[in-house]
Amino acid sequence: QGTRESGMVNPDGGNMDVLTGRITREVYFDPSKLIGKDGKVLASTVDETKQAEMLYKPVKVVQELASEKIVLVRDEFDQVHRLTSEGLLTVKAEAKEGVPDILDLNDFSEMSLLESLRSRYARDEVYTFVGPILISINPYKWNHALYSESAMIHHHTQAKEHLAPHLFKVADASYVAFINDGSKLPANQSIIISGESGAGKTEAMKIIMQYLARITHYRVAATPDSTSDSLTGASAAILGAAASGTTAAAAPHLEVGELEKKVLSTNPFLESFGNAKTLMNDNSSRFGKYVKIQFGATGRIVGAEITNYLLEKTRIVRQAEGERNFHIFYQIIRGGDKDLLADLCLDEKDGTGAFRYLTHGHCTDIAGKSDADDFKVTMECMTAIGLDARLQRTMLELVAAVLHLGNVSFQDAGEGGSVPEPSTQRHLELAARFLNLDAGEMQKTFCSKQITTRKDETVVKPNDAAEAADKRDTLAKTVYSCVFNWLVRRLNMTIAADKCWGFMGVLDIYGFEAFEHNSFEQLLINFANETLQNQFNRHIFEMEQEDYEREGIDWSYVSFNDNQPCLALLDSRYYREAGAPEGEAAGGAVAATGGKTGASCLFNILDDVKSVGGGPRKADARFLSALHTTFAGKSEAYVRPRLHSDVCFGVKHYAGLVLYEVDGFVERNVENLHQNVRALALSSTDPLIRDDILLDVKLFEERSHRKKGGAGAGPGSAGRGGKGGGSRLREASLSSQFRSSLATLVETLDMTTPRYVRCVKPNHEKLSGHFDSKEILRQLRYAGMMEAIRIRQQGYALREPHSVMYKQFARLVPGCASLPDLVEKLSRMLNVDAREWQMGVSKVFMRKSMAEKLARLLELRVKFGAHTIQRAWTRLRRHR
Ligand code: AD9
Ligand code: MG
Repeated sequence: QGTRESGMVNPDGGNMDVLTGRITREVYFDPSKLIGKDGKVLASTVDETKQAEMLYKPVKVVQELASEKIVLVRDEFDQVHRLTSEGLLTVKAEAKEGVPDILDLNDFSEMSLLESLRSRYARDEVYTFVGPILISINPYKWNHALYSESAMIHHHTQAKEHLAPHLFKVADASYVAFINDGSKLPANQSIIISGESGAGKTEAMKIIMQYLARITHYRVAATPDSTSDSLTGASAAILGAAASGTTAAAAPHLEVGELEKKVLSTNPFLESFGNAKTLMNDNSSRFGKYVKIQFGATGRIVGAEITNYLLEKTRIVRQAEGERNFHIFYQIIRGGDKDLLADLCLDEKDGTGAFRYLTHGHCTDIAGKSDADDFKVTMECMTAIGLDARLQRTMLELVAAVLHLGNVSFQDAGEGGSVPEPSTQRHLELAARFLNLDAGEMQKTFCSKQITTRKDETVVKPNDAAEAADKRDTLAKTVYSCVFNWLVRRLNMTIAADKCWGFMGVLDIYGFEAFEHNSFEQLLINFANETLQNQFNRHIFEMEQEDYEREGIDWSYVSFNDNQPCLALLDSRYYREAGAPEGEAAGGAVAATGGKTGASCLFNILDDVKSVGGGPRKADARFLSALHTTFAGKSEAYVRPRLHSDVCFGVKHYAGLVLYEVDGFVERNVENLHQNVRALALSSTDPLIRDDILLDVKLFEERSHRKKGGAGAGPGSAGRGGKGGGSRLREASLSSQFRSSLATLVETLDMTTPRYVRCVKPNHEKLSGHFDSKEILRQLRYAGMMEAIRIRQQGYALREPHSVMYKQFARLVPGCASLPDLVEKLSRMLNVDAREWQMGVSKVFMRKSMAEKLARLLELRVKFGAHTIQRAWTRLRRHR
């Protein structure tokens, strides 16, 4: 089939000589080198999806026609393909076998990376290092032994170089670096987890937190006279138990303290409120999260502080086909006892099916999940975290209020006005009751609007049924997102320490999104990814280059994709004058000061578009035309699409071009600004709801009143280039809030030593054991992995300031006179080549093998105390 089109040879079509040809060797092939019978390359005619499916699959050479430079290969389905000989790719045996750290391959390519990952994945080895970056491929099946208590102890006590790649290894390395950077000060750390929806970010974060919660309780008691030259008796006993899969009675147990339990409880709790079933993931996080785990000087956890980012609010009122609302709604209805449901009036005969906000996606169940059981866990977590009965009750009432709001519908009532449908009036009253609002006021707010004229007079105008429904949805979204933010604040009140010695942060944030239809939310999400990619680039690439240059170390440049133009297009903080030094715009320092003022950027233009006059559609159109005028042909990251340029604009992200549909941008950006919904919410007679839970609304209200009075423009408004009312919108708009919280995040990350976990989804079908090369390669490319590999392979893995190096290691080498002397002696003692290191102006640069040996020494010192250094040293020398 398709002989001419695809270059595939039909086995029944007179090519028997080919099929009977001797199979010589196994190779891989590059589908872009397929040729037809006429010898012409078929790349452009072979369907792209087909090409991608064939990508780097192992094939067998059937025949080689050396003179014509043509090769015939047969794939696993007995299909024969014709290629040019350059299309044959060989992978070194090592790569085929799969290496734990890709940087260990001397010669690597995209294919050797992919092959290593493929063969490891086939052996259930889902973690692979690329130097400092851990790639994690979602196994879609739980291997409990991999995360067991004994595995944790094993990781904490064993020599790191003998350990296979694992999240625990990253967490442990972070922890060791945190408590011992050679000084009395903590070296704050971050683990940045990224990847697409369903790739395993949230699970990875939980695994890391579990590890830290347990391991920080476990300290090896150093016993100098131990018979073992590496581990103490106690830890050897534990390891023995771990190896045999039993827990020895004498072995210390990995306890989890009360505080740690609370910290861990925050995960299932926040998932109930912030996660939902999507097409991509049955438990998809619909918010981003950065958890700072706080430590005391002893290395024990003293608290945690959670920062949340951008909850996907639209889900509260609408879900795509096959998707659900947030888990908590289903949990209450299915898990709440009879009395609770009767009190909250959620005891409808049809259960979840009776609530409009839960049925848009025509999907209320998740296979293998019991919402009722999960409700119990949620409630237990609430208690563990310290929410008392009153707070718990209020919270449940507010969730019920949202469900009742969803069931209120409106009908037109002539002259452009509307009223609630009589059969749904009950739900309006219930919603009002649970929010402690006046039902009459609520109805008035939904069914009419107050407009302030130019002369500052207030006129009341009716809302039609659609407008009233819109107001209802706004209130539901506001209430729910306030509840979510309040819960995070409450969590922080109970678990965050007032003072801590230092912290390790773990970031789990939504991955890059490019759908068929992309909107405002995708732009914000992709902006977050763009910002984090920039942080990654800066860390991995720019810092490398700068460091080498500054230190006068010989270094050949490696190019990388700088995403600064895209960031500057979106946010003027990242604007950089042509020719300005790079650090000036891309760094956290700029983010802190607000960056370049006066420069146009997409988000500023969006904030400045007035939503009044001509309705939301017109406002979106004005926004789009302003974008085209300002950026088309001027910003290299902006694309005015050839088709549909009246409704779409394109942004060239680091991960590819995304077309955004402008419909709804202006309204969603200023959604919070429905002033009378705000006033309504704040008329709640329950002070807990009004002053605490709805704090966001209250603060917003206060800020906008201050602005109106013209007094005390806050520091945030200075120099932001807004015109009149525009600057007020800017401060309050969703995009500006998001921009500033991201800037703060980047600032925090810049204060830490980051480590990266790149989660990869092996296939779209959520299947275990199915390795879809095309999908995986796309994600690796999105994650900038190839550049990261190249730069690290060529460079020096470890660089230590002279003082740190000297302080850390001088004790190990008695009688060394100077730092060069120390390094030279160390390298001789460790048996490493002189090319393995270079002395920079202020730092010593070391290649991987030397760095690893030194890291091992350091680790032994941390774990077993200074007095065992000599022993550790002897042992290391013996085993090198
Ligand atoms: V999203 O952007 O929040 O939609 P995540 O967070 O990247 O996404 P998540 O961690 O929720 O994905 O993982 C998705 C599913 O993959 C989980 O529900 C598990 O079923 C599965 N998974 C993830 N990690 C592992 C693992 N280490 N072992 C086994 C896993 N299964
Ligand atoms: Mg998640």
